[in-house]
Amino acid sequence: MKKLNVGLIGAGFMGKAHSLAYVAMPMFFWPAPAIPVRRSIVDINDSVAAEAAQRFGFEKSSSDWRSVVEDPEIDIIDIATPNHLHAEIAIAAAAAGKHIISEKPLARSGEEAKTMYDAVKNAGIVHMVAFNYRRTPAVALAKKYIDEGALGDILNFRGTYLQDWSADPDGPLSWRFQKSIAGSGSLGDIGTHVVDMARYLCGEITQVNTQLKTWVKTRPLQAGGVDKLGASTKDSTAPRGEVDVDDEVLSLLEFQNGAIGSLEATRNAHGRNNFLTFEIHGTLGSVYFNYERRDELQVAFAADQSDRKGFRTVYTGPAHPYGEGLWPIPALGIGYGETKIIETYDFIKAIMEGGEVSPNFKDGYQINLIADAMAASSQSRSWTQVQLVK
Ligand code: NAI
Ligand code: SOE
Repeated sequence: MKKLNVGLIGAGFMGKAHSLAYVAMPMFFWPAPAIPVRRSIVDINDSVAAEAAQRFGFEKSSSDWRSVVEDPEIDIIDIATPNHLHAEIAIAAAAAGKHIISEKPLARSGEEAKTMYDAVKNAGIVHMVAFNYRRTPAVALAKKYIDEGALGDILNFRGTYLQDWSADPDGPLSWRFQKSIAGSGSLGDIGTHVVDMARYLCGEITQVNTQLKTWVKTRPLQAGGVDKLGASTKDSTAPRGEVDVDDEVLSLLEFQNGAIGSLEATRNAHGRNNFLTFEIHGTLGSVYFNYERRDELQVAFAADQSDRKGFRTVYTGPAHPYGEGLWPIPALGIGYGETKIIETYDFIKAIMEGGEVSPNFKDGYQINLIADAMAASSQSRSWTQVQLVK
């Protein structure tokens, strides 16, 4: 069976998730399209990288991502660094002819994302941006119902992404609160996951009317680069630095097909963890999904007999998207790991079949443009057109 050598750059939270997916993918999807080999892992210095290699099962380690990108043995470059490095690494990887999977958001802005899309467009490589939540089987099932027409014409999309890890004002000023590294705050970090869901399920977004807010204006400076998502030891006596990104985004949406919608995202919502939800209403029915109950899709159909109308729960399993590779009984439990395993499967399959995969860098670029339009709308306090990628 064909083997593909992976160079993984960034051994933090996503380094762990992607490493797990490379090992597990062939165990779930067999015969695998190819076997990913954990060849080289990169992090900020030699000892951190060497430890990561041991922990995540890579053959080699390095503190120099360029040497891995240029290594002729490497087939795939996997970008799992903070956002400010995505573009430089991806452009170098495209020039070296490597297939690329980059974490989300693709870039810090539409302008930066365009440089990445331009680099991969004619490079003859497969490129993917890792908005993995759409690969939750219940989300793919919602898409199937919509594509089959079971919900009729789509009227409304209502999406949220609510977390609480940044609600504490003494949580450290990690890279996610610095515009120069992250690009934006909740908007780019988690709002873009909702935008990916919205586009996947309901089509292109053409106009937005948005409000951004920064509730916590300064935070204690953080030693070290890894973002522990609010879990680092707090030091309220440490010198504080300015937060120059948003904490919260609230937006109205207009879709190309005439549907309307809304999006809310914040990391300051006490009591919410990974509350990524959508409810979609169509002329023939509705669906509701909440990632905190990710085995379940709530569905309601207008054609149901009147004495049994209402939402019912479908637990995803073998009969549903990706069911052939996952667990043999519905509701055994889909986790974050499974979404990354499925993502890896679709990425490797596209490489082996010479095809395209979605979401790719074009989608990532479009999502960055939507985020830019949201930021501009918040500034101008008015409806703002989204620039559409041709
Ligand atoms: P993290 O802070 O946990 O890890 C980042 C890693 O990159 C650290 O180990 C850091 O030392 C390393 N790094 C920094 N500069 C580097 C350099 N020059 N060369 C090599 N390594 C370097 O961050 P996390 O949470 O893993 O986020 C990484 C990316 O993944 C971000 O773009 C983030 O938005 C995205 N992400 C996506 C998720 C999803 O659900 N798809 C979930 C969490 C993060
Ligand atoms: C922090 O908000 C974070 O790790 C995001 O960066 C991810 O994209 C999200 O999936 C989980 O939360």
